[in-house]
Amino acid sequence: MNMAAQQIAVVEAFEQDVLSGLSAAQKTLPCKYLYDEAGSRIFEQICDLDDYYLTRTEAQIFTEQLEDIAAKLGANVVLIEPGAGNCEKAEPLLQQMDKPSAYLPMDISPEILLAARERIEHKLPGLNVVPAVGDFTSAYIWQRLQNTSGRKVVFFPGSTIGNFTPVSALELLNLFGARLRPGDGLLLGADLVKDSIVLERAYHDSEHVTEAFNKNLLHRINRELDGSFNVDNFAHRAFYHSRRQRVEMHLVSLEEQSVDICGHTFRFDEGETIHTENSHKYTLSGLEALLNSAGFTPRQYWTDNKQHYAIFYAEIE
Ligand code: AVI
Repeated sequence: MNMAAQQIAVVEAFEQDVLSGLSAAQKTLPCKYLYDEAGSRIFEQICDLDDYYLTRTEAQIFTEQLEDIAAKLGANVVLIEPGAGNCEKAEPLLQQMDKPSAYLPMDISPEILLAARERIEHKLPGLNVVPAVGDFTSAYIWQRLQNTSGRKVVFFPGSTIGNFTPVSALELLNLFGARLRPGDGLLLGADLVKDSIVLERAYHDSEHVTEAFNKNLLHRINRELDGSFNVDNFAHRAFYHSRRQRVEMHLVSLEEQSVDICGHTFRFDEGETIHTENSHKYTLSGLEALLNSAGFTPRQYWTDNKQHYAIFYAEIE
């Protein structure tokens, strides 16, 4: 498929997902659509917020435990990173690792991957960087690993696992595991269950950046699907659902209203919501159980002193 055909397929999938999501009894939009160019830029701002502890806590654990983590991964490893983006998290790890034999970042953006490859090859001369463009949740991108020899470790930081429901998180880890052999590993970053006030502040920040991130989805529908959302008629809501152990993000209709998208009309009652994201939080034992269910044996984990966040290393037996 050429670039233009690919772009058309992406817009068609977006249209289909939006039309079916907004036709459901609980209106919903898949959270992957939060990340267009504008959304990705806003997400970078979220990562710098005081209220959003996740990014800096994970970075702190990596900085403090880098030697130990790299030692645990072992020598001559092929490091695979699904959803690598600009590969900034892998770089210090690769620098610390003992003779990594290759780095395979996966991302949907070829431009970001190619720029990252140039940067990493410059900083780590001799390291084989092999980018794979595509969606890491599809089996096809993992087929490219079939010819890779040597021990592999999948690097999945950023608490991205939290944006999958427990059932789809298990499916994803099974997908990773299916491409690995006994002795291969997984280095996983995940956010932990904690005080709901801390959690809710992270997703309803005082600077309203997460609000802009959430509402950008409506702007995106207006831009790309000729939508008629009056974005000011919606409010950002984020709350911790303790039984489901997740922060839910919604957009709340502030009045009874109708919205047109691609020739379809959607009615909203006052107070009705569009569910835009789940961010699941785990206990340490919950993460261990998830890893075990997917065929991984946890070998070690590292946390911060408040136990807000955890990085797990696990291996296929
Ligand atoms: C990317 N992901 C781990 C973020 C999270 O915390 O669930 C996305 C996010 N949504 C709102 N703020 C950040």
